[in-house]
Amino acid sequence: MKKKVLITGIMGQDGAYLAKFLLSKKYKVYGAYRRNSNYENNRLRRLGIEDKIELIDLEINEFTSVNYVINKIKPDEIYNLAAMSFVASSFDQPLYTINTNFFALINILEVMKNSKKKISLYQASTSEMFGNSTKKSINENTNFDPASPYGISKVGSHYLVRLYRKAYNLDCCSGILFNHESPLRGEEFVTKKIIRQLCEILNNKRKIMYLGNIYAKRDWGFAPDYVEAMWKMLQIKNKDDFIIGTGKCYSIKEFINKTCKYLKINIKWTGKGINEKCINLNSNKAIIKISKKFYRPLDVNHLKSNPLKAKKILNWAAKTNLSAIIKKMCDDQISSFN
Ligand code: G4F
Repeated sequence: MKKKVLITGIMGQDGAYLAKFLLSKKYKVYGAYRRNSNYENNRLRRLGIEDKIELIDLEINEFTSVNYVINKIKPDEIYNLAAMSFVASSFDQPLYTINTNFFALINILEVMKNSKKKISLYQASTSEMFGNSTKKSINENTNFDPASPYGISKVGSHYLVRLYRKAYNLDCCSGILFNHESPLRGEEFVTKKIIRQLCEILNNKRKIMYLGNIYAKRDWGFAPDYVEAMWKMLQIKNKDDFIIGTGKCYSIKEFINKTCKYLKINIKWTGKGINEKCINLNSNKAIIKISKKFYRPLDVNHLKSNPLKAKKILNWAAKTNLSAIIKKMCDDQISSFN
């Protein structure tokens, strides 16, 4: 019999790639979404899997809804990817963030605790939990020091999963994923914003782009590589939490430089701080300026993973480097204009 999986957050980047991956492993895939939210299955359509998934209406903050859906489907595995995942917005909407990212998980864990069937749970934890850790590279033993309501909501969820695993012997684990990008990345995240807007500038659809802190550094991997790691975590017998990342990190400015190189836009940087600008050497005009609007009340300046444990125990390592990710995202963006 086919294994059954329930994915919350099916409409997001990770939900869509994970669904595609699990379909290739012959799972029956149920995708939970919120009926009153902006129903947007465009990512599933783009991956050609829209008709292969059973979509199911789930109010994740309502215990009765979570209880009903899980008991109806009786999944073998649940991947809890539903979240308010945009860090900047979490400063404006802390209650909404904590409700969605923390309280909803208690509903799932309580249903699992009371279920006769053994269900395995993957929880989406994040590198944002480490905040401005002073460690050069972060592993599973690094202390958490979250720097946003989003990070705090995820630390709480991370500890919930540990608690239910230890106290009730539930088969659950958390993947601590560092940033992961792809052509399906949401428009609000910095990589997609840079690529989209630089491609628009190249195609004379835009003159200028505004960014915030371009000196923050991130460990960027490729989302399709990372969903495989999620699945691998649920296949091991003794559940544990794992860091998933590339082990390399670059600043936003380096990301821009690499993207401009790929798009063959000749640039130079001038000025400092809020007056820093990126000049297109062909037109001699500024194409990137800094705006305070995109600064966060508190930012995480440096995130670099040490994914050794995942390599050793899961035999997982990131396959796609940053240049390859930039190429895929730029090619996809350019083809969307045609
Ligand atoms: O692309 P970002 O918005 O991603 P962030 O905050 O690192 O969070 C992402 O990765 C986490 C780790 O996996 C996830 F948990 C989370 O859900 C999300 O997927 O911003 C990256 C950096 C930040 O330092 C930000 O201040 O880029 C800086 N930045 C500079 N200018 C900007 C901008 N970020 C955005 N989104 N927009 C800007 O204009």
